[in-house]
Amino acid sequence: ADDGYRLWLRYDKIQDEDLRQDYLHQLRQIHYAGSSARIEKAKEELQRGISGLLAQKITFSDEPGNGPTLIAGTPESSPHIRSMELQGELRSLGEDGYLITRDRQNNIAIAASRDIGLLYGTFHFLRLLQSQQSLQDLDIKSAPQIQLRVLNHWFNLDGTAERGYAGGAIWQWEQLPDYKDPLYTDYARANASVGINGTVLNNVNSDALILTEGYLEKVKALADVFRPYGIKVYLSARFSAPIEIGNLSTADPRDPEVRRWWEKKANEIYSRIPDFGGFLVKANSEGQPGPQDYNRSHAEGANMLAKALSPHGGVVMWRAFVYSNEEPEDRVKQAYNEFTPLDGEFRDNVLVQVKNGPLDFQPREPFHPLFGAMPETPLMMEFQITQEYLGFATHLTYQAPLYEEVLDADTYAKGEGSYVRKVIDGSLDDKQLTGMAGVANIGTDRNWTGHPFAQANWYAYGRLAWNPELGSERIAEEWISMTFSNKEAFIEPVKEMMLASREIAVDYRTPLGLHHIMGYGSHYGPGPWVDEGRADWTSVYYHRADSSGIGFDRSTSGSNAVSQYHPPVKQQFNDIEKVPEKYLLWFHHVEWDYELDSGRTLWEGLVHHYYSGVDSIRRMQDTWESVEGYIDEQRYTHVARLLEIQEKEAAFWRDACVLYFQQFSGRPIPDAYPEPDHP
Ligand code: GCW
Repeated sequence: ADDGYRLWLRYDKIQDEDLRQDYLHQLRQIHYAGSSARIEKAKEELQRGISGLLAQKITFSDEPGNGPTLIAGTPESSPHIRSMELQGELRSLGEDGYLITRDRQNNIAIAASRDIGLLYGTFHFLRLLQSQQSLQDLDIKSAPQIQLRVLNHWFNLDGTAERGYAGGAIWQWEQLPDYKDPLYTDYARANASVGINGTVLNNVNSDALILTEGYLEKVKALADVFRPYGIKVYLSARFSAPIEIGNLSTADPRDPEVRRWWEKKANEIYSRIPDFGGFLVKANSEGQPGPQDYNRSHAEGANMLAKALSPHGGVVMWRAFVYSNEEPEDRVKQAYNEFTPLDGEFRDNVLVQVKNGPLDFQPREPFHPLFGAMPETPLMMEFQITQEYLGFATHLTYQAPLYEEVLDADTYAKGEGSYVRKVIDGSLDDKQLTGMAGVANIGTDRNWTGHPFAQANWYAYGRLAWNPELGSERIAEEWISMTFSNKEAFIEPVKEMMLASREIAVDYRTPLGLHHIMGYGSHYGPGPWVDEGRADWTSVYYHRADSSGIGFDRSTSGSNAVSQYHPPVKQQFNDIEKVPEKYLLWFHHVEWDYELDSGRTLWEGLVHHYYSGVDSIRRMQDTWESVEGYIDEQRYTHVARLLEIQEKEAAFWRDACVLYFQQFSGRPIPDAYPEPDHP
């Protein structure tokens, strides 16, 4: 049985005997220079990888031997690497980068400036073997384009996970610090293998208790496990902690006692965890406390924490996910309105963490207008890996195309080519401090993520945080070959299925720019009829269907959200004829008979998207059936059954939405489609 626990780090024996012999021949001798904890982890991983893939135990030699050797080292630790004169090149690759190349004697060399680069290079080398690449002309240079590559866990201290769908929290708080589950090491290996170098352990809706001595001991134990893998620990800090655990009467950032409390707290944390990463903060959002409780700005709040962390090298990741229902303003405009006036006011160890879109991780949103609008502030991307609005751990949705769509969007902040990814990697505004966060989909399920294909979203997030230009297709290929099979006949169709899956998810939920029409509270099934409680959590507020048409008018004659984008993006979004159809109903209230690019009316087109979304799940099922036999029965069957559920639920989405909107359109369902099965 294969429960998927090993993720993409499988290392099953290579069946092609010639290839295995060829690899063995080239890896007869292995020399890793130096002796740090990170080198030890690199050696352990290589040992594990090669004993699996090549079915051969390796012994490390103390010196590069005669004849072909795999040599890993830094210019400091290895005279051989030093003699290759790679220093200049290595410097240009920064602290985490590495080279995998051949030297003049045709040895394979993994070279880096620091040991962490050797660990990353080792994982890359193993990936070459796992995906059965030739080692002949090795010429690999790799360096991350983003500095902080962080997972955000929404784990609560009681063991539950907010919006987590693969079981509970993986940190066993009650057994820490004494028992360190080996799972923590496997978690760190998986993250390091894709270059993730930070983890926020607790939910952004945070509990101040995490900052008390008892919990900090537990946090330290985790930090000790993760450190050799280059992973720093961060915590979500509750703004009112000085009141809740510090016995102060206020958390006002201007109060000297409050400031002193945070400074002492920072000292206490760093005395245990010298490389602690810093704080993530959700303030004055969805009921969380924050500086505005004292009429202070987000900048004042963030700066107080940043000042406390700064002597120790820590950072503050301050979230821009703020909105309030008391505000009559269009919710998607609120974060921009609150944050742009603060540009330039944040201390230099603060990053503002912005969700990919201005609403909330919908199946599709246009990019957040804050990207490109705060040139003086490092902006960190926040993606959601967990599928809050994408079918939890039940639906197969490969999210790399979603991430890519946002990263490749052009903000035009400094003219054409001002891509969101250039804001994030710091190149657009010359920022040194850069970061990307992914809200993790990991839980206590044996396979970590519930759906076997949800592992791909964790993998893809890490790979894109390392290199935002890698491309969804290449990432899917890598992941499939490492996770399932190297056979072309498996990789090709499965890759196509993954690449299509995001658009399909949009088609059966929120086509043509619809958004926020899911079930109230659960965020799982359809709920276009939701019309209660707060306007900003209400579906009818967002889709605005009536007898004249459907969609939210955010043009200059509506809420004017379009004006938060730079020209010419603003003009494009503002013009019903020019706005990309995928965002049509995000920005416009459109008549039912409006003609779409396809020649269909809006009503017919809407129906078409819903129906083709469901039909496409059937094609995904056919694809999956066609590759039966290439992989183990357990994972095959698991995916096959989940696809059946997905088909049923996609049909439910389709029927609910089509029938609900039909009340307003008053038009028939075009003949080519069967009547919905869920009246
Ligand atoms: O998407 C919404 C979720 C909340 C979450 C919030 C946030 C952690 O429904 O569960 O709270 O976003 O990102 O802060």
